[in-house]
Amino acid sequence: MKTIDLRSDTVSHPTPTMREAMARAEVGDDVYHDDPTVNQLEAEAAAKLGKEAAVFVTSGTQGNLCALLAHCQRGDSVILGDTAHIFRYEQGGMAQLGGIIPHTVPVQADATLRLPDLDGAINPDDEHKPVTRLVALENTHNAAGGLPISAEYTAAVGEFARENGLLLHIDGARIFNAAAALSVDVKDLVADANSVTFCLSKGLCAPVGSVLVGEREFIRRARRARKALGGSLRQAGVLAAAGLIALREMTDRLIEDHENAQLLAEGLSEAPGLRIRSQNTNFIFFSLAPHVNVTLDEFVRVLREEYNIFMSIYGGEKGVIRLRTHYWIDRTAIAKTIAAVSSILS
Ligand code: TLP
Repeated sequence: MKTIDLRSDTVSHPTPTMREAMARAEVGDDVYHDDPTVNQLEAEAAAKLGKEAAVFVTSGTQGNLCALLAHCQRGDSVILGDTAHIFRYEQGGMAQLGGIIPHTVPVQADATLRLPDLDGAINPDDEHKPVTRLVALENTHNAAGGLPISAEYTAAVGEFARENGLLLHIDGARIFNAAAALSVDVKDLVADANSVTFCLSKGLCAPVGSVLVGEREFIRRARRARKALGGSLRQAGVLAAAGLIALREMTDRLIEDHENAQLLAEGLSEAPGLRIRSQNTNFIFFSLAPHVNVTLDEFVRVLREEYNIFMSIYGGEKGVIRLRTHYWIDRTAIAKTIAAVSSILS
């Protein structure tokens, strides 16, 4: 039986076209800037996001950390959301490895950070305080349930940052989902950012890799950080070849994943005792009503063992299950999932 893996979009496998391109990829030593496929990916990624330059990194976590290490000095402070992926799920790498101090502000229900909160988080020029260097946004916002944030809001934060002498970084692991959901060019979503990390894996299906984009001089420093983190690869063209397909062919189809998530949420909401908490882009969060006589653990176990359907219990909030649609979740998988869940809960 085919597995239906809804735990995350990170579980998506490379497409047959990607595997073929990987097998044929021209390669060189990327530490010498000699890998033509990596060079091509970096050039196309920078152009697509409207930035000067790019660097291929192994993961979203590494891209965000390289960005913060390249923008900040030890002892600097970064303002970010209290549920930001960088703050919650990247092991505090900025503090652990970079001596950078996170200053969190509350993430609002619409996934934004309030400008007055950002303002209040800027340290005065006072020798007791760390120097505030940067604001980080996340789009789409993982903990806020995959909500996209608009180009207008991002521009307002960009203007605020410039007025206050701060830099703006976007954790855009799923920035192409945001662009698809808002029907805007991704360039407009990141125009005001000094740097953006986006993932080629996740919804875009490449097996490995993310890209960090920004100004040329910033990318030079980020490459140095990547080396120190052990992330400089040699014949990385085999990975970049899949990344090129992700960038060229997989961004425009993300809207299908969003439509499938909506269909799945609609179908699941009919199951007795199942409550959809939110559905945005390719994310669904749901919980089970207290009267349902199956525990969350049991529900997930039965789906896995009896139906080969994988779901994960969300760590960020008690009693919540998180689903993500992606390329390998088609309409048949959606119908099978709805049928399995209704039969367990009926
Ligand atoms: N998120 C993963 C887990 O780490 C939670 C997931 O399954 O969603 N930024 C955002 C917004 C992310 O959601 C993730 C991955 C990352 C950065 C880190 O990317 P990777 O896993 O490539 O280091």
